Amino acid sequence: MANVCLDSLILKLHDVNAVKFGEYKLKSGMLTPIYIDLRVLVSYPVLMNQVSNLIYQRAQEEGLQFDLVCGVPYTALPLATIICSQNELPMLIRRKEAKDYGTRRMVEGSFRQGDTCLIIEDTVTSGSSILETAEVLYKEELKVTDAIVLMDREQGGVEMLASKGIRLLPIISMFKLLNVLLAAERIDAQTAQKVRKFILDNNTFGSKEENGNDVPATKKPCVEKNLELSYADRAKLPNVHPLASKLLNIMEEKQSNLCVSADVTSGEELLQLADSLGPKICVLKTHVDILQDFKPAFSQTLQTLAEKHNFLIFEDRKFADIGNTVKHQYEGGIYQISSWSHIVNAHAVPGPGVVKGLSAVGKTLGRGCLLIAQMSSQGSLATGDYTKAALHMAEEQSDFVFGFICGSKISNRPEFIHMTPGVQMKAGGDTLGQQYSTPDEVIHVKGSDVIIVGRGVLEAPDRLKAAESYRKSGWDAYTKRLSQSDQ
Ligand code: S5P
Repeated sequence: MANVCLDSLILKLHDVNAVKFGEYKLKSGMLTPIYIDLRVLVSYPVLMNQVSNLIYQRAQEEGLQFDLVCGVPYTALPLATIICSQNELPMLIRRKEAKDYGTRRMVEGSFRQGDTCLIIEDTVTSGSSILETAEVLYKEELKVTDAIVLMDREQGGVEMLASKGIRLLPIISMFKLLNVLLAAERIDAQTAQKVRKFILDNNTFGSKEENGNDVPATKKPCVEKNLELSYADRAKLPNVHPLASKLLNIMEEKQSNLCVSADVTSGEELLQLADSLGPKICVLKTHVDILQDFKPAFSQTLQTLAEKHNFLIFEDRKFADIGNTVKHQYEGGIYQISSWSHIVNAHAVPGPGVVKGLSAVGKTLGRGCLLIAQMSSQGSLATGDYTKAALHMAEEQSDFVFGFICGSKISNRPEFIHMTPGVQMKAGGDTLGQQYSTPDEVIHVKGSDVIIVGRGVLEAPDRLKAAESYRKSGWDAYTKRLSQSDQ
């Protein structure tokens, strides 16, 4: 039952009245033309099992690492119970109110400080219910890095939770739901259009009242919702970093949000790759220190190829030292990275000095930096507060930092570029902890801007053909995202 088809599940949810159209009031008081009520699921055991299987399947596909599972009370509680029971996973129950006798515990179940808890939810609007549950778990010194939701109303929950360091993985998006119901003639085009408009006009991210309740966002200008801006529009924003602007224009012009990670060990092979894949990519990423035969002429030829094919060079050096040291590492040594690489990246762990050091060398050369806010590797420590701190560091130094290496969109500022590694056509991983998502998930679902693909292209029998298919998938996911915003 694990491979339940999403389309048929959506139709079944409609059959049992879990999805209703009309005029309904949300918890926040907001009036909505669509109401999702998954509480009815408990009356349909087959559906309960299908949904639980899908949620668990998603956790596995993403390679999520967690010690415990907690369902947001009440609707997701039985879902979490089924998942935990079927897969023999330990579960926690979050109390809504502490008992006024006995232990006064807010969380029931056994756990250790520092355990990671996966949160399960049925429907997300603003993300506030997941956050409330996470906050109760944080008080018990548990970690929460990921949450899975069956139905995402696409009203800002993903972004809000990302800003709090929680990655939300939705299974069914509102737009997908509408498309399926429309195709099956369960709703008419007018209803679909009305709901789409409502969703787009009522993005709750960034519109919290002090008491934490959702408030309907009054119509916000496009610029606040980076999903609605094209790469070309973002390139023209007043605060955009010149290099980000250049990159966004290249992406638009070449219809490519593909960065190939040219992780080969021969300089000659790398240059051949740059020449043959150049027309398909917006960025070529290098690890110059894995080349066996680096010579200064290599970087000169690479720059010529970058001009010829109009792509940017990104040396993935991952600087992580004090400002004074990274300054030397960036400018000097045998590689002289600042002289040829448009983009570099840095870990946030040393604090702002690392960016200051790099900026002292690169700023006058028109270079730019990406901060590593999250990593694709299993068990990465770059989550939660660390991600938030990296985001803050970027905002403070946005004259040199123009974006992030991250798993999903973490900033709502459209001038920042999100670049995501760990991408292959099939979700999964390698034997050394790398975890893969698909281009569609990364760009369409998680709202990132650029896919970084290494072995997906390098190990393909025909690298050019593979690069073209990643370019196309990444671009299709982006146009899908845009067209949904436009409707
Ligand atoms: O979190 C990260 C950050 C980076 S930059 N995870 C990553 O995989 N990378 C880099 O992206 C990694 O160093 C490698 O060069 C590339 C991914 O390669 P692939 O072969 O797994 O696609």
